[in-house]
Amino acid sequence: MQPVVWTIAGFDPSAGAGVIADSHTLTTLHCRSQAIITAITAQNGKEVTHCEAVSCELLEAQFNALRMLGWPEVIKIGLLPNAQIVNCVSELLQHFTGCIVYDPVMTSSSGFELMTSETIRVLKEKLLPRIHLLTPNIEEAQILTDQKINNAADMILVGKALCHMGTKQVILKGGHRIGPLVQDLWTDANKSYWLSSERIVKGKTHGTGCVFSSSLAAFIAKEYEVDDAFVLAKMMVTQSIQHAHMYDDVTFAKVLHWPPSASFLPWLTLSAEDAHQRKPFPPCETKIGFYPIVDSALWVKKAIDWQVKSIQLRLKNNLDGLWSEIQQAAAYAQDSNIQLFINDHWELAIENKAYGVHLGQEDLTHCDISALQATNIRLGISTHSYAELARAHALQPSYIAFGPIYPTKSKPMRFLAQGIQNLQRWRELVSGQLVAIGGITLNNLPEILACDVDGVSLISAFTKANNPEETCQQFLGYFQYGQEHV
Ligand code: TZP
Ligand code: MG
Repeated sequence: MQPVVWTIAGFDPSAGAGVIADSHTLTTLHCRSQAIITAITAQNGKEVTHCEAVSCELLEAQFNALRMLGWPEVIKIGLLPNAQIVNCVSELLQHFTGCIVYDPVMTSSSGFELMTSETIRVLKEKLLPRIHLLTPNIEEAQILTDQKINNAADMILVGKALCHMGTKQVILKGGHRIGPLVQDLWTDANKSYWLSSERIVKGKTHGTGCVFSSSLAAFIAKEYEVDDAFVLAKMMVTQSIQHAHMYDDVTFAKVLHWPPSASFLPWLTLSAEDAHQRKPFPPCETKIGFYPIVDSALWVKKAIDWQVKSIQLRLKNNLDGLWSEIQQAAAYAQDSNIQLFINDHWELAIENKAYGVHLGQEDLTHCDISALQATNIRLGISTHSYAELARAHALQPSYIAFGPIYPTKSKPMRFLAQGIQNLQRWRELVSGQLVAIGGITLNNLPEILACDVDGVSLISAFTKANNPEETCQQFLGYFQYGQEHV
């Protein structure tokens, strides 16, 4: 069943923005779109000549008509043309418990003022405390907070100030700033992060705010976490700018298909500056291929003897013997051509000159990435969601791992099994080496390989096999080494 999303917004006859653009975006993203019109405008992207609010009675009548059909999963709000409409919408939504995304449309892209100061006053008092996700651009955020934004630090201050007005989370869009990147900030006042993408120079594009906020609403309605919905919505809007079309000097955002191409994947960083300093990690010499995960140097030795090309030493329990196990494994690896990755312990990996280090998302926060980059060490990163993929993308690692593809007993997982379809999706988004992990066995290996992955990582199917050497030969038989694409 497609989730229902309401858009409560204005009517733009050119269809570039407002309910038509919202509805088109929602439908493209396989949601059922229903609309409540707040105002009829006369505009064409170049100029707005009229903006006439509907009466509160008419607004309420539209609301009542839709309520007969039930509540939607998510509500997206756009233009609220006057204080009465703001009051009315706030009251009508009092009992709605789902997520409300509000794109505070204040001026049109052509510069027409769509909100008076009285409307803004009522908005702050009545509506903002009900909003889960506010998506202002720079100008709108400045007006709402009465603070100036000159740089990334100001964006954080203003984002937090907006949260303090009652909205739970804010995505402050940086598209109207200048510079080689478009950097959008997410914050809930306690934490923040940035999504960056290369700027596409098209001049002002009509309708981008609607495409972005409707995409967000759609992905949230489809039960994505807000962080993932943000990544996906940014991809949708970047695609709509890339493919924007011109009519009589006006550029219109063009909502295309889902999913957008991998080139629109943004990168996620904790600071705005980090997004500018992306330096790729060295690639692996050999395709990762069969990539068992083991918990001792002795297993590494056996794997070398059996001609395994890539291996991960993952020590979660034997912390006493940590140093000696890593040193021993690294010594074995150096005498062979195996690509040995050390899980978690990046400092010991560097110290012992391991080939690579494998980190989970939590480890990234504690790791000194520039210390890794100062060496020639390879980096592999685990990913389970679009936001994690965007974070890995910022670091351009030597490979990206994705899983669990199937249920696994070897690690307690916060994430459900991802399945083959998501693995295919990851393959489209990851241009470097992609490693599948989680519940992989000789039985399901063919369907994993059909997704064109570069490596398969596994624990139990190897270390718990009745005859690990024979199992190892069977796995290795599926990979052709020496014709690497890396
Ligand atoms: N990360 C995602 S799934 C997993 C890890 C470490 C465990 C894989 O083990 P198995 O036994 O191959 O399912
Ligand atoms: Mg870890």
